[in-house]
Amino acid sequence: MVKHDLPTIPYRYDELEPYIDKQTMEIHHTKHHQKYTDVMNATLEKLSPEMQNKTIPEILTNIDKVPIDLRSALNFNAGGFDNHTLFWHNMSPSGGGSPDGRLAEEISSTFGSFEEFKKFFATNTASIQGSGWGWLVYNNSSRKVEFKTMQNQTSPRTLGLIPLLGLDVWEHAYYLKYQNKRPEYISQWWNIVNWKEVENRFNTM
Ligand code: MN3
Repeated sequence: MVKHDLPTIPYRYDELEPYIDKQTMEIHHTKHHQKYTDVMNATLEKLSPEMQNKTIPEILTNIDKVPIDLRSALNFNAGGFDNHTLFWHNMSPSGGGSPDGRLAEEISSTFGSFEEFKKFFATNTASIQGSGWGWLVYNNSSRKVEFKTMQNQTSPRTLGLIPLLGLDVWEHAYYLKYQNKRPEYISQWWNIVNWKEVENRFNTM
């Protein structure tokens, strides 16, 4: 069986400063993301060889095919593994600004404008009760982009949606620097969004 390693981050822990501090990045990656990876690997060992050979996105997309006694553990930990992998790549020290091309057009078409999108994303992600994520996703059925909030580590893939841009609003993602000020964390986060990476993934749809 493939044992999954903790994915690497394509920049140093201190490079998202001042928006996300070095200590938060280090703990988030080496403790939280590592834990999801470890529990996911241990749970995958109990799956049939056929299921084990699927990619993590495939397993999440077909979470209803996972045996019921392992489903909750994989929903949470494979979700956490995949969400955080996307999250690190969704950010960059040279991020910020706005998207271009087809993605920019799709966002404007769905939300009215890029500014309206940001407002909608920020307001609805800030108001998630407890722990969760705000997502810009692609819906393969409607062939449109959408906004979706998800609780805990449940992946949008479990609903058949393709994650494009995600924001982690678990307290572990921001509490050291922002304490209870989740809206402030969200408004600062736009400065490090890696729109080039989001566009590249959207353009493969
Ligand atoms: Mn997290």
